[in-house]
Amino acid sequence: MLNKKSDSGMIEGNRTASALVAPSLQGQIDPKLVQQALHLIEQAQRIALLAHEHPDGDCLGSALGFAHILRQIGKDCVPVCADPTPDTFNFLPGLDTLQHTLGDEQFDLVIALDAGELSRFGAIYEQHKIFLQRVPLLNIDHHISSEGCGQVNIIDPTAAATGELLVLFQQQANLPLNKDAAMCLLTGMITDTSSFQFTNTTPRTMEAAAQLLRAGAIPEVIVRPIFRSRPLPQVRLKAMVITQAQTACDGRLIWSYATDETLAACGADATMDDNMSGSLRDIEGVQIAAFFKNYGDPRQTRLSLRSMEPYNAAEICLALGGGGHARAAGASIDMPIQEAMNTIVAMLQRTIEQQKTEA
Ligand SMILES: [Mn+2]
Repeated sequence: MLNKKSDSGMIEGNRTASALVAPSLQGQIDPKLVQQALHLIEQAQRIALLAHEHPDGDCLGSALGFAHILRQIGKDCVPVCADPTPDTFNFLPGLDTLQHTLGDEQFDLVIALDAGELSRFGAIYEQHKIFLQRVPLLNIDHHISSEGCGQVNIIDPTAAATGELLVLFQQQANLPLNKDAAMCLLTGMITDTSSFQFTNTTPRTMEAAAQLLRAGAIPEVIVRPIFRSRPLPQVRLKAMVITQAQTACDGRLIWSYATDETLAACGADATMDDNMSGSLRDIEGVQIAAFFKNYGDPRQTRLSLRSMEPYNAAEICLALGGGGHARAAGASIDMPIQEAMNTIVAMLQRTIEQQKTEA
């Protein structure tokens, strides 16, 4: 790598570069795939980097972060996401370069990030189906369900985030990193691991994050907007939902609600009730948490359910005409809120009582 005849500036440059290479992060991606991906990148000048619909910190951080990396090797990069960016991510460096449509189809390469199916790119896919089928496409993702939608697919479900996978790629391909790229990629890792709390966090995740810190990323600038800072009306709404909570079955069952009156009393709007059922579930001793809401139409109540083992929230909600995951599910109930609460709470109580007699 070192050229004997290079001047001191060159050696200096190489020394800096080698200090930023982490040996433990080498060889994590199949070298053949890295070569193939680099080949696609080398042949391209104008590159679109796609973040999936309903964007989160990982797809946005990956599209913006990889753009920061590729711009340093002279590529024209256009990050694109079909849907609006939640205000939470306003701190992301380069967000002003994010487009919500492709604009034109003058791209030599498309890099699809954090999803393995083209349909996940929403309106971008709908509007450019034919183009996306013929343009060279590189797919980088970490979802276990990913099918791979590119000519070259780098898919690693053991990566906690696409951000982590991009650090591995950057390291192995010896691409430049800078502070802006590091901030974006760390945002992806912090989002998908909930600040390194989830069990998808591995030693390699931490080592990749360490590289980003060395490159200048500041975790607190990312964590504060994503996990801590909330508008006062939203905090008031959460406080009111917790205050109104009722319990049964020795605290194993908890439920609460919000209506138009609740929102008005807090100065909140309907977008501010995110994860209320999760907050209820996290109360000590709770095994089933139910959050009921009724905005607008008084005859329609929305249930959001969280459960701990052995209770299956998806099964319960499926029986109510809804669905979801084993630990988090929801349903719409054709009843006014008080009636819905009475009915569902009685049902959940029976579920817990039954479990007790079975155990
Ligand atoms: Mn992700």
